[in-house]
Amino acid sequence: MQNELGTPEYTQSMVVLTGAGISAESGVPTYRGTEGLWRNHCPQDLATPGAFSRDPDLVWDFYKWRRELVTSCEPNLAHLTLVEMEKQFENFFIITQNVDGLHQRAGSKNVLELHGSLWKIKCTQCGDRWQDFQIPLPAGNPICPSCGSLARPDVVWFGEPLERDILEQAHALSASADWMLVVGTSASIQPANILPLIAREVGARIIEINLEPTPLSAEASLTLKGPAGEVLPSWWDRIRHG
Ligand code: BV8
Ligand code: ZN
Repeated sequence: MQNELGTPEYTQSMVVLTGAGISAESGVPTYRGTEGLWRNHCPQDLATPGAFSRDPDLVWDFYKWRRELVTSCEPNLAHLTLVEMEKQFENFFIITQNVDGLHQRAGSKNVLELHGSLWKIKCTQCGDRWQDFQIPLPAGNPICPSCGSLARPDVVWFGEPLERDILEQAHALSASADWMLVVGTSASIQPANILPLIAREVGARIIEINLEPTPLSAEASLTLKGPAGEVLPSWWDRIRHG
């Protein structure tokens, strides 16, 4: 099947859309299934403005728990393969839905975080925002150093719009892609899940890597079924060595 598809040239634009599945083998729970639960809450219920205004302590406990969990996780072979690919392709970008920061920890440079990051915090009032890698965060909820107001995780919650410039960059990258790898995403979250369709519209070849079929599978030029930590490195080996 790869022959019909052709082989990516290093001069072509390679865009990679990643989801929670790429970090699963590092031990970061996905949003599906029960492993994503925390104190019997599912992320969708806590990752919302309503949950935060009702109980900021609970939501901060959830994010503090995720920060500490991710600190004990290491990037896996899938993350590391993308670092190798970035060294070869002239135009290479990762658009990630993940907030865990594992792409950057693996060494990837061109990473667009569609939904923010566990390692960024922002003020609920004055818009100030900063990075904070402290583990553990001090007791209590973080306070804005500029105005003293309550701070929140700098992530995009359900029901919140994505940052305009981030979404515009993601659209532009997808609309100029020759190839799009879609790795470890259920393709269930809008508007991230339209990016592969934008790429396909301009003739990009879509390669999906997932354990199971997704709503995107019918649109993919090629679906490689299996764990990203195995499938992505072996696909890359075949591409590199022809
Ligand atoms: C917006 C940051 C508009 C926070 C995240 C009805 C009601 C309310 C809202 C909506 C609705 N219908 C649609 C919406 C919009 C909503 C949405 O899409 N909801 C879904 C549930 C239908 N979207 C939004 O709200 C977005 N904003 O639309 O704003 C707007 C405009 C103007 C003004 C106001 C509003 C914002 C969405 C962003 C939410 N924030 N994260 C945090 O994480 O704390 S989303 C979060 O969940 C992740 O970032 C990620 O995007 C998503 C999970 O998806 P995946 O990454 O795909 O992970 P998942 O667990 O689902 O799947 C894992 C996959 O990996 C599976 O396919 C599995 O098979 C595979 N896998 C597992 N292991 C492996 C593997 N693959 C390979 N190898 C393995 N080893
Ligand atoms: Zn402030």
